[in-house]
Amino acid sequence: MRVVIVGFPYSGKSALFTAISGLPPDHHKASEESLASVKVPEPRLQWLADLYKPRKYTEATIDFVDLPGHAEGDSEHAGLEKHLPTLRQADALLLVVRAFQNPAVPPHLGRIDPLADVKSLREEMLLADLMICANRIDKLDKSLKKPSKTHDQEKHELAVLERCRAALESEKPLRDVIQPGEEERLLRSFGFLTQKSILVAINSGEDAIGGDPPAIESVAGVFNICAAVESDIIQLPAEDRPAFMADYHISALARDRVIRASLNALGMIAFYTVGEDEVRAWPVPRGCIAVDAAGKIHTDLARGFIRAEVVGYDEFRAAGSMREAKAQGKLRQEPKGYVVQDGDIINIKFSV
Ligand SMILES: Nc1nc2c(ncn2[C@@H]2O[C@H](COP(=O)(O)OP(=O)(O)OP(=O)(O)O)[C@@H](O)[C@H]2O)c(=O)[nH]1
Ligand SMILES: [Mg+2]
Repeated sequence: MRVVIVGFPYSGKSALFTAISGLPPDHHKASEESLASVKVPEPRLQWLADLYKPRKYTEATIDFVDLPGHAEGDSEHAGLEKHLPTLRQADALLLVVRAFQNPAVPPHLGRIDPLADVKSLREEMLLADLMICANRIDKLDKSLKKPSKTHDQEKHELAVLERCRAALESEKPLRDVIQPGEEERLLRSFGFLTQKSILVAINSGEDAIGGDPPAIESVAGVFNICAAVESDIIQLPAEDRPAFMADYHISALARDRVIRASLNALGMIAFYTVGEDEVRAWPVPRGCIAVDAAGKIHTDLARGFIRAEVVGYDEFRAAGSMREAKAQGKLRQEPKGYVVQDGDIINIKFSV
């Protein structure tokens, strides 16, 4: 799972990256892209680890990416087209918009208007997608003039892309026009920006923390944050944070809010595998079936799948141990097509 942070120069992208990653603020060179694998806080997994005392404990992680900082003179806009290779690989985009005063900001970027900035960023995303679309349509047009084995396939792709281009030209994000299933899969390889889930962080000044964020259409989550304060708090030992958070009226860390919203936006749930060797969380999309869950662990487990032994977290916890869960008949035998539930503890029976 990968979330890329996007925004105008000076909006506080790197400050938010620091607040999410907990890395020291001087960790990364502003001129380079930075990546942090951030652990998903998992109280359930912690409880399982206390029970099994495993040799290895593996939480789910989300990768967050901070793009290189802007260079002198290229601060007209967010410059998304420069970063397309990185952006196309994102599962979700976290837009950061500035709501604090900063005398260093050049006059032409000086407005403080978070909602207008979100709108501009989305326009840039539409334009980037139009460019991707047009390039591919050009290529297909040319290739369709020659006979080929993939003619029908290319014709179908062209028709879908023509529809995408029309949607983008009328300023509709592709997320709203793409049909789930075959079409969505076909288009995913292009990495269209307007097909991805969007989160918005409104980066406010220290004196304006808290309060409800405005509603924004067609985004998966909006928060008010103060990246500067949050990036300081995350550097503190965990036990010292609550006092500072209380001072600033921060009820939950930006990191935790962003992680939760990201998982939610991407429709991710987790199942667990347990044992003395390892207790581990496995993130999967909601609706994932048992055989695909097995394949996450190892392709052999999917190939040789016999059945899944499953117990829900709450039932397991109430029983207190695997032996007791079995004795109470809570350990179910499920087939390949079983839809995995959030918190399931799963053991795959297989033979290869
Ligand atoms: N007052 C205040 N200042 C902030 C906040 N967040 C960031 N800043 C300051 O704003 C300036 C720009 O922040 P960055 O995090 O570097 O912004 P950026 O979006 O990464 O900028 P580029 O990568 O160069 O495009 C820095 O001087 C930060 O200290 C905030 O929440 N409040
Ligand atoms: Mg930066």
